[in-house]
Amino acid sequence: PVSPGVLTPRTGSKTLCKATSPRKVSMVFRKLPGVSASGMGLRLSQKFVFLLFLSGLVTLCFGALFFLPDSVRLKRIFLSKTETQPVTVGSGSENDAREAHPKRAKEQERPRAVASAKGETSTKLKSLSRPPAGSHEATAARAPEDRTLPRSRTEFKGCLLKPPLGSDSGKPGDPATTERREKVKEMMKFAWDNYKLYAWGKNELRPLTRNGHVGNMFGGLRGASIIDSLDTLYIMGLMDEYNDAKEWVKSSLDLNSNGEASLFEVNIRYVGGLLSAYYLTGEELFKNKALELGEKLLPAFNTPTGIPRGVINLGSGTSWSWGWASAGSSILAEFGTLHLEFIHLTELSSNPIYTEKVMNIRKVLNKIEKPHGLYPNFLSPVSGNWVQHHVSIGGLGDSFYEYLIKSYLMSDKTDDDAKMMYYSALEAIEANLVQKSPSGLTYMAEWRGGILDHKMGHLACFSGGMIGIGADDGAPDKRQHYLDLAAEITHTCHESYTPTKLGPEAFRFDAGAEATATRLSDRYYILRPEVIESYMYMWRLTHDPKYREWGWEAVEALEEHCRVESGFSGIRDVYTMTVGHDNMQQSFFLSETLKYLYLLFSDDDLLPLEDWVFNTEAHPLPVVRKSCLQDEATQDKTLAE
Ligand code: DMJ
Repeated sequence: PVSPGVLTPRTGSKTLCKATSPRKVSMVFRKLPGVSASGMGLRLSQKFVFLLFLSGLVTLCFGALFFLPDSVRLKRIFLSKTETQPVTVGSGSENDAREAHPKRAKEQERPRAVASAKGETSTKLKSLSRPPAGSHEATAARAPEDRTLPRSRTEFKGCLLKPPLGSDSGKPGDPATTERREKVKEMMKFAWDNYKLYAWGKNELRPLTRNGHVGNMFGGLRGASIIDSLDTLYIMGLMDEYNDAKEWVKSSLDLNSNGEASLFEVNIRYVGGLLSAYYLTGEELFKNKALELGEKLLPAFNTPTGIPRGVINLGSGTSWSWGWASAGSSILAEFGTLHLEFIHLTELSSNPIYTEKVMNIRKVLNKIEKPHGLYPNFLSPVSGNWVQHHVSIGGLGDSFYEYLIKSYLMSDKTDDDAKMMYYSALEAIEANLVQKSPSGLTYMAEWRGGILDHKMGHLACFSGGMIGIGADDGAPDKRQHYLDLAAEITHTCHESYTPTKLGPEAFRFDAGAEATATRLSDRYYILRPEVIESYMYMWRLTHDPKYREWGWEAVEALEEHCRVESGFSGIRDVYTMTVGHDNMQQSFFLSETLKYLYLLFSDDDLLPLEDWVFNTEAHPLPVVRKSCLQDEATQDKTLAE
């Protein structure tokens, strides 16, 4: 029963509920004509119970949605947009991605080559929203019209032809090679453990004095050996070590440094190392760090020509040229070795600025006249003219040529400009620099204003591998010739590895010398990778067993002459069997020398060359398959809807 007072709220002083406004109460409880007070009370209580039941039912149904199997569609209908889970973007394992997108996981099983060969349509992504204002992606420049969201690693992974680590992490078929590969892995662990013990967080290990070295190449950045090792540890399956490295990046990699950095070194080691780590592992942390660092390099390009200067203060953004570079010039191998990383910075951020910067370098180089078709090593960032006519495939020039052919390969063979520049540079090199020694060794001399210096640096030995990987895309009548040239140069470099079976910094072909260092100052070996790098590529291209044998010789020599109690050290004289050590375990020993050796003794399906291009510090970057990436992004979008 309802008290009469309740029935006459308008007139009485009693109210049903304090929170209910008098007007609403009056509408509900006003006495209906022809209905007794008690009868009306009964009906009202029935109505009340019915309403209560109804609202309970609605609540139950709504709640049940949360217990249904995960359904993006239902959640998007009933929940606000911000609560929708993003489609796996670069995080988690392959399994996570498969669970999130069973449909796409199936798609991935069919070879991508088939998809692109069929010319399957790509849908443009105009409808996707731009990154939030103020976010990293939104800064500095507009996103390209057809690409408005940052790329995810999932997209790249979906566009690979093969799994990155192969079917069994590249384990070779025969036990002898497996044993060799295990030996290289042990060397990596030994080098890493000692770095961790004595130099953790510093740039390099000093293995004799058992301490760390910071140096002045990285503008106050630390942990070069850690960043350079991430991908090597990962592909070798040294997971505890990899996890320690990742934790260090998370907790201690401070990019807010304020020192003078080499634009080139920071780019190839730090940006390259972080990008590779991201693509291999999917850890967003690495991507974010790479993008943050990439942005700090941009002020170096603020010159009249857009050719960057060699040194940059990472804090203030001021940049200048190396004191030793003639007339304030920039170095070909430095400003010409940014392309691969910068293309990926644009891919991952959707910020075209990085691509614009490196494309502008190309434009300047294409405009300027080249002596005999050659690219001299020094260029003024102010006038855009060559400063000196010194040409070399070794130091100061080397990786510029490497990045031309690799840009072409990384673009899924669409970057015709890079292709054209590479093959015409190679033609000029062959016409002007390639020589044969009296004993028949092929080498690349250096060129000083038209005069040849019959010297080849250890650095120039990368060119065997470079010419090898470019052979197939040369003119049809030149393909075999390029492969032969690559093999000849690799052979010459192997000849220089004697008697310690390690090679000097530079060797000569004059005054009776045949691939030997004639100056005391050229006799050192600092754990460089270039000769082994060429063995690795030539093995992959020819499967001639001699390359694995030569690689093994190098392993034994490293063990004999460079391994010391607490790490690996460079040596001062490759011609003395009782070697003196330089007390430095270079970070590139971990990123390049040991990685190339490991790959040499692995199956070709570990980081297959169809899918991966190694930057000049041996950090693998995936081939950018534009049309496939657009299909992938479209699928992501469809699945998310
Ligand atoms: C590495 O840092 C890179 O390979 C670079 O291109 C040249 N030299 C060293 C290793 O020798």
